Amino acid sequence: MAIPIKDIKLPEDSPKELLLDKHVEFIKRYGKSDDDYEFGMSDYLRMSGMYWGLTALDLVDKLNIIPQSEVIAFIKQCQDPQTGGISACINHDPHLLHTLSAVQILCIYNRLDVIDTNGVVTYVSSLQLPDGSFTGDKWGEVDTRFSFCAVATLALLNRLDVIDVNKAVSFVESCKNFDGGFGSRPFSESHAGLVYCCLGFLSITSRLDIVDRDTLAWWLCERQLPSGGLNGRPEKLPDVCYSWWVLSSLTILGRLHWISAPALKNFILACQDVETGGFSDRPGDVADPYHTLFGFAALSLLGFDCIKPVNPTFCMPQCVIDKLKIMHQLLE
Ligand code: GRG
Ligand code: ZN
Repeated sequence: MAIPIKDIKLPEDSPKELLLDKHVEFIKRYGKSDDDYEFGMSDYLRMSGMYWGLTALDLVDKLNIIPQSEVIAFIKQCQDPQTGGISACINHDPHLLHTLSAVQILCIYNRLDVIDTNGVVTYVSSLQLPDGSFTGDKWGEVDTRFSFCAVATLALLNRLDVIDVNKAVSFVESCKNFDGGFGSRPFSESHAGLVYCCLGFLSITSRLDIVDRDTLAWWLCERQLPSGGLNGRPEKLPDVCYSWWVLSSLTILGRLHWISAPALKNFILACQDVETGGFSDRPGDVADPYHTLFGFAALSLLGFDCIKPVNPTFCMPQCVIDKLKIMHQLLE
């Protein structure tokens, strides 16, 4: 039986050029807004929201429009002195995802000195379970997203030595599926977001040898739809953020040229909001900093020269990774 394809039709009047200045203004305005209903500004997502916005700005060389001292003061207040972990917002529980986001922001600013990095290292290693997996926080949810967050944070701090890397790799390998993809836990469905997490994890731990390279690259190519956009798994709609999760994965595998770049570029540019600035998941939806970062980052991988090169493993400007000499494996 054929698999039905769900897709959208791009509006005729979709933008065809990158509206750079509008996007910079959009992120700047978002940073000032304390509207809890805005995606990325609500307390429970704030630290990652800041990473999305600041990374997007740095990719277009506009980091300095946000006061660095305020960002740093906020991050310092989010570090829990007991566990060393960092939370999404002041007085929240620490979580691996926000710990990674905070460390990424501080690497971009080259200001890791402002937090207790030994505390972060202790926190991350405390979340590894005997089977090698990681929980996201003290409440115990296990997911390959957290394996990625753990090793990415430790690699940025040059402290991968504190965890059992071999066991961590075995757990990720146990989440590999027949289609070459990876899921959140053993026997879970392959999903492009989790493929990125697992390939990012294997890139950082230099274990891309366990990947079924061409099977996975083919599954990733099949994410491209007639509209040019990419979905996250079969029978789902295209969405700008998958331009990142899929393209970064293909880049790690050395197979970026397996998809149609012009068609994807066309789809991504069509997801810009010409009035407010910013990118949304699909044309006509509300723009947010998450899709704006992943729109920029995907366009960077596609070679847009007004966007700095992005690192496919860390989703940070390549110059930051180079400056800090962060080791990771990419296939040719
Ligand atoms: C540093 C870039 C960076 C990331 C940090 C948190 C994380 C690591 C990555 C997230 C990866 C991701 C998007 C996982 C998705 C998990 C999942 C199963 C989503 C299902 O989403 P649906 O069903 O979306 O709402 P679709 O598009 O499948 O309909
Ligand atoms: Zn999305």
